[in-house]
Amino acid sequence: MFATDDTIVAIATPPGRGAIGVVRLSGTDAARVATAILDRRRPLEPRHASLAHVVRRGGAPRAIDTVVVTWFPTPASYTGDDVVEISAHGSPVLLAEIVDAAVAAGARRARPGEFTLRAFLNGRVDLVQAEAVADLIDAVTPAQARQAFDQLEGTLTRAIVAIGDALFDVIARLEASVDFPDEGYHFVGAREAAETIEGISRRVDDLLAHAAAGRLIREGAHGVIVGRANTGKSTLFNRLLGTERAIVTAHAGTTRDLLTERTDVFGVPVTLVDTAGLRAVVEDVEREGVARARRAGAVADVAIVVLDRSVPLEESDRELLERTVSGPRVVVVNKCDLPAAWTREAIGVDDALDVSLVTGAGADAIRPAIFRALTARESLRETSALSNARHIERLHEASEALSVAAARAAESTPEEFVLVDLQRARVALEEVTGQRTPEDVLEHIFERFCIGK
Ligand SMILES: Nc1nc2c(ncn2[C@@H]2O[C@H](COP(=O)(O)OP(=O)(O)O)[C@@H](O)[C@H]2O)c(=O)[nH]1
Ligand SMILES: [Mg+2]
Repeated sequence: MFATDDTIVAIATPPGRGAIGVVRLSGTDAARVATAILDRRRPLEPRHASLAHVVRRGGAPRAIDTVVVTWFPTPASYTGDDVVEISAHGSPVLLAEIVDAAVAAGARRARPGEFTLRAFLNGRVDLVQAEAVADLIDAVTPAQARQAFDQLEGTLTRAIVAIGDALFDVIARLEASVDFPDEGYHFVGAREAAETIEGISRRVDDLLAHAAAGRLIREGAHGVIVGRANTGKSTLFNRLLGTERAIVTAHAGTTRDLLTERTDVFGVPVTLVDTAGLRAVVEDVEREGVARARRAGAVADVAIVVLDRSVPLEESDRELLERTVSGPRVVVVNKCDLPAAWTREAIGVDDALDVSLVTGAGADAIRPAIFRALTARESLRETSALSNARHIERLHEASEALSVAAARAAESTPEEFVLVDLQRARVALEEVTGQRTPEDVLEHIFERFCIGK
């Protein structure tokens, strides 16, 4: 996986037809391979867009497309190696032919993420930034894109490097003390060491404080719409998505399986699940749908409970309210355009939303309520530098190790013991940025990239 001395080639644009498609080459031989497949009198100029023909050799050479070629000589390129980008007409067949020609001229087909892996191995980006590239490409909401771009720009990297430097400094002073064992805490007093370590620990905790919010934006959330049959769940699902995705009928039991679609709730990508009504069911198909609805409800991040105010409350409504009371939820009291069969007092939910999903009255309040339910415990207003579960896990480890080290230093425990925990914190930080990352972790990270990136 980590061979970097050959030249790789891949289509960098998405599969399918487009106005332009880009083939990218990277490696020591990139310029030579490009020259071999191009018909151009003058040599390529660094960082200049040049017009050329791509030619198919073998037999009589024949031009197959007019392209624009840009050469980025090492080290100022995406990967840090020589890179050549060929912008051709965006036909999948044509782009595949260009790649084949490059392979015939000595290049190797790139693996997913291999260009970014090389950028990482060449020190062009750290691991946080490399992962941000994948996040940026995968972004489906503007907030996700902003968060990923922020990390790509190095915000998180800088914060972690600064923490790492402070840690390195206190480690160095304690190690120096170890070398003069008679003196004990010679280069730094026990109390001062404890305070410095606590300070470093606080900086890690500051990063972690907004991690849940960052993760919510990066990973999104699941929202499940639950309620008795015919209360308007599918109508709500369609309204939130702005499409007629679910079938709505006056027939109870129309939705029999789970329907799933993603929608943007103020930056949080929420996967909404429309479920079969939770009611006593007769048919097997519907029974299975109801069972799935219960399971979806059990794993959702937010429950959207839909009640019908035009018909009397039933035991199952109360059960549902009971079952969802402790978690994040939104209670929607629907069909307010019809005569009421019960009043709000009957359910005792202060923040229930009175709406008519048919006329639209009150419906605008639903999306903000979902957002509030999801973020009740987080502050999403702060831009969070931290969002990736891997980073969060390593920083928790660092935080824990630092607390132990601070406590030990405060008790004047011999430096060696304090150093053990400080080193543990340092390893955790270095694993985030990739200064020290096991190969299998790297492989796992780069596997999720697309080919050509
Ligand atoms: N009058 C009225 N009818 C509604 C309202 N919302 C939904 N309905 C109707 O209630 C019926 C059941 O809706 P549906 O969304 O399929 O309910 P589900 O079984 O919970 O998915 C349909 O005939 C809808 O048009 C509303 O606010 N007012
Ligand atoms: Mg339905």
